[in-house]
Amino acid sequence: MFLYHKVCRACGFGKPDIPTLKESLAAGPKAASTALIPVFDLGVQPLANDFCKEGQERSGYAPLKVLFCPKCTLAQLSVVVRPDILYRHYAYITSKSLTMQHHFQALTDLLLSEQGHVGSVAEIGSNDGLFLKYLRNRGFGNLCGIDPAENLSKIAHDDMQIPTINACFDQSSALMARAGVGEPDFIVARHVFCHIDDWQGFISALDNLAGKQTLIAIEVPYAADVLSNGEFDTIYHEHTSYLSLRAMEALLKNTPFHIHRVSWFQIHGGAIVILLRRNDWNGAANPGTMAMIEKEKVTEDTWLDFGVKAQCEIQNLSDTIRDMAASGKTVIGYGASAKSTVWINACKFSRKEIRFICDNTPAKQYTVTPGTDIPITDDGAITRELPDYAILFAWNYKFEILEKEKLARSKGTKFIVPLPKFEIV
Ligand code: JHZ
Repeated sequence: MFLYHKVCRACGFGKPDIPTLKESLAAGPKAASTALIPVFDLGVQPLANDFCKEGQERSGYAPLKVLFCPKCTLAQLSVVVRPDILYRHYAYITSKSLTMQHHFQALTDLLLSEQGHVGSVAEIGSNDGLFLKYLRNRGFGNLCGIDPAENLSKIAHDDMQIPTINACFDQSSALMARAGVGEPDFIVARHVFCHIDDWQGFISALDNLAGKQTLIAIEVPYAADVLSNGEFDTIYHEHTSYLSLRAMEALLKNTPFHIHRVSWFQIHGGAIVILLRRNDWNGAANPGTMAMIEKEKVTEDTWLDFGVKAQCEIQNLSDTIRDMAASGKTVIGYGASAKSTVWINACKFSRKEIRFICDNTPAKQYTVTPGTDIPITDDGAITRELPDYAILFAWNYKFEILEKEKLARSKGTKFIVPLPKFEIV
């Protein structure tokens, strides 16, 4: 189901932490460690998006441990779960929320500020095609999605009319996309790069797809935000890496690409869009990037502090909800996000503490939370049942959801927002 991964996928640092007898004898007792450093550990956990119906076979559990690279500051999981288990049938559908629409607008404005004109686009990890559909409405033509999920590629193709290659992004799907859209003006990879194990393969595939003038936009959760906001719930098996800009620089060394510009966005708790250009592109790189890299506080110590903070966050929510349940209050969850699975299993919640989770994703409704027995229902359930408290597991959509659920709130339901700052509203 999973393989151990003990070498930094950005810079190549690290050897297995158990040296051979010959290596330990040769190194002597004072030898510096050549292994990646363990900085955070949630034990063995279920896969965050493994929402199953009663009787359906579960995909299983795997270790959830983060290793830090002292050379380039990349943090990565100690294991890689087989991508076909994670993605062949994928429950997460890009949100149709207003928050996401605003993000699409800001991201598109950024792309246009660089390239100056609408054009052809290849999207890696295109999910159900929502972003490409948005681009089509803004005048972009010649679109192509690439996504490994059969269920989502079908929606993209049949419902959104977006040509979609149902495959992982690799050299051969890159060539197929190139045959479809020609040399794309833009390549976009939104929240997918840190899901990928083989970054060298990704770069080679980019090399097959990108032309001299192509602008490449890689949107990832930013490790510095994960650390400073204590977003431990974004650590799950799909996210094989937690990217710093230093690590991205290390990865790109000796490749045909370089960082051209970096922009920060609020989406999903803090993300950066890293714009790449080919090294033989004839424009100037944006001067702000170096300053951002120098300011970056991603170290072994910040990761260790983060681990302590995460344990406090887990203890605090666990105590709060158990006290509420013990005093007869009804508590539900709002948003069966991947983050909800991490919280629920870290706090060891069951149906006893959380009655149900409401969610507007049809594929998640009438399933149960991975690793426990909490049922997931439609999002209208909050207004029908009027619980005393709802834990906002989709805290990244806080303002939009608080506004949307004002009827339940006016009738007494309070929202518990676990991150980035614990509050009850
Ligand atoms: P949401 C996903 O994480 C998965 P998740 C993935 N691994 C990734 O990288 C990140 O995104 C970026 C529901 N909801 O978007 C929909 C409502 O019910 O925070 C979702 O199930 N009503 C690819 O899963 C969940 O909440 C609403 O009004 O943590 C939110 O999940 C809204 C806005 C959402 O991502």
